[in-house]
Amino acid sequence: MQNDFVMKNEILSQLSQEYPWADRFHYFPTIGSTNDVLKTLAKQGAPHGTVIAAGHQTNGHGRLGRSFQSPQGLGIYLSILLRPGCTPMELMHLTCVAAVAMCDAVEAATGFRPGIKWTNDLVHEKRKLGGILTELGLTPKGTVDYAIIGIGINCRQCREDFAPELRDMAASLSMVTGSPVSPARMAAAMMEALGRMDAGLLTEKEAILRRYRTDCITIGQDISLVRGDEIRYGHAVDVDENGALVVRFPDGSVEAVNSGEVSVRGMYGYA
Ligand code: BT5
Repeated sequence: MQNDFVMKNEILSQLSQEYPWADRFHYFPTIGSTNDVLKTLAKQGAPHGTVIAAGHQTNGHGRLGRSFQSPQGLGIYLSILLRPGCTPMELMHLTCVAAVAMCDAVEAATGFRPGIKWTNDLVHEKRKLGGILTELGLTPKGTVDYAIIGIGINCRQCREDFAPELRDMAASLSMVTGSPVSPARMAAAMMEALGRMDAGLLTEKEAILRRYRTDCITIGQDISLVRGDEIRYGHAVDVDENGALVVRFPDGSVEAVNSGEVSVRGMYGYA
């Protein structure tokens, strides 16, 4: 197993000259959660572009308190802190933008481009390769103090490395491409893509959402939408200018869905 110093240098050595924040990069072999630690640093004033990457998380988590399995050395777990100085409304599309950036990163590192299951899953043929968790902190005036984008990507697990309940719904990049995928190479590609993403975050929203629609496998699928105890069935027709999923329901009504859990028919055990 590579130590902290070797892994950090391996990642840094693969960054281009254009990467803007090499001096704000921290690597931990083991951490609770890269998002949680970065949130603490954000509250202490850490600068825009600070990145924390880890080779293992003991408390990696997704949305709604769900856990994200983050085994030692098999994936990469990385969070970036942004301070875009805007309103939360202007960042409604943040998870979508990050997802496109992560498709770019996977493609740069492996030659293979994953799909996106709305809003935050990287997928290939019904299996989840990674997930994204975005979190915002607000100033007393209600503007964005910090935005944290956390990404976990399965790099080199084989089927048996996943917990039994995930074996039929998760995959790693090595499983999908048939070649070894290095977490260090993946981390560097993620950082480069996040740097480029930040440059157009507020100015290239329309172009990025067009790219999101191309990568998003949910559009055109029958879906179920779970909100609390309520389950509704519909057809996903589009992703709107804020990154919301546009769903047509059987009564003909159309709604832009921001929250709730969307399952795509045929994926992750939804028959
Ligand atoms: C996500 O949540 O998929 C967002 C995951 C974000 C993880 C990153 S790692 C770096 C940073 N630090 C953190 O603590 N978090 C971020 P969600 O959409 O809620 O999906 C969670 C569900 O994905 C779980 O309930 C499982 O069903 C499934 N899952 C858990 N671990 C997985 C894995 N390694 N690969 C594929 N699926 C997984």
